[in-house]
Amino acid sequence: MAGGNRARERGYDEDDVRSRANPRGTRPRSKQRPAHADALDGTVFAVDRGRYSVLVDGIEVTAMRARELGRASMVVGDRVGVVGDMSGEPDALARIVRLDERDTVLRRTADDNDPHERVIVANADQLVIVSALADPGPSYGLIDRCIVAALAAGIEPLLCLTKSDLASPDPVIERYSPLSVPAVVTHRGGPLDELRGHLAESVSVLVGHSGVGKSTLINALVPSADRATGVVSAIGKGRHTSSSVVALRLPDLDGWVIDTPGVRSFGLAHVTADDLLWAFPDLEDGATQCLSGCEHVAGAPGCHLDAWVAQGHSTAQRLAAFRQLLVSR
Ligand SMILES: Nc1nc2c(ncn2[C@@H]2O[C@H](COP(=O)(O)OP(=O)(O)O)[C@@H](O)[C@H]2O)c(=O)[nH]1
Ligand SMILES: [Mg+2]
Ligand SMILES: [Zn+2]
Repeated sequence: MAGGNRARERGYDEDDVRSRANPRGTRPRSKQRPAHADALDGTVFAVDRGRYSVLVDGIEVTAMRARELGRASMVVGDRVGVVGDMSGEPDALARIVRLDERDTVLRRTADDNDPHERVIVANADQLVIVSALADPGPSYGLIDRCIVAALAAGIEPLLCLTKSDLASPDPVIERYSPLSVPAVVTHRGGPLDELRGHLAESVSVLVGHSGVGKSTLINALVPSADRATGVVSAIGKGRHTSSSVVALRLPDLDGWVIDTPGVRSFGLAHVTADDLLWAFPDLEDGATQCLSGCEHVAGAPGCHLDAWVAQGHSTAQRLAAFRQLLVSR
């Protein structure tokens, strides 16, 4: 799996938007010592009821978690060590004996079914925020929250604006231009070269409301994926319509897309104002002169950021964009 910091090397303007390489508190360390020196390296690309699908040297291996891993559980994107039967034959079962340290972690929010934030994807380096331009129209609240989640996790955000046959992308692009989050515009059946360029050599997680066109995109990018589109009519026909997170390899691009059906929002409870400031290097230094404990929101007493902007270190648009993200958490 391509991974690590490839996205950061593609030349986004680091002065405008920066994501955190080592977000505080989001790097669980592997507790396991390498007991199995013979373990082969693999990457988890699907998880289903305690069975892990792991890509090991190009072979899709089914594996269980070794008891010695204790309570550790793996998610899609995890890099692991595997021993045992790696023939890839139908009944073959290998064992995961090591969980490697994660570069990035995406959490989903707690919900009615599960009161805990859970890690849903590890080691992604790009969050593709898929938003339709119409039917349904853009949800700015969701886009903002996704951008916060990405920046705080050290993952590059990318806006993918779909259904451009129905409405102009200009208002959305204008709204996000102060953040310098890159945007690509697509429509069904249209060219995908620009999107492919962004997906190359990256591990990208696709998120967005139901109906925005994620499955349509994935099917165009990975024809063998056969993701069900439209209404959920295909459930029960054996296609991937369940709530499982699956990583799909992109032919020829040395990249992966991770589909996250059913994930509507990311856990942001752990994201502090300072975590987010880190993504705004033009504001970060100004904040050192705020009253201690300043939350930096508009009108906060003792917030130095307005004066900092007035001194020409940044712009009012950038400060407004930062504060918009702050309150979207
Ligand atoms: N007009 C238009 N409709 C689209 C486009 N892309 C997808 N759709 C339709 O939007 C609906 C939802 O698409 P789907 O890919 O299932 O969305 P998902 O729920 O995000 O996976 C389907 O009826 C698609 O045919 C597009 O570019 N333009
Ligand atoms: Mg879908
Ligand atoms: Zn402040």
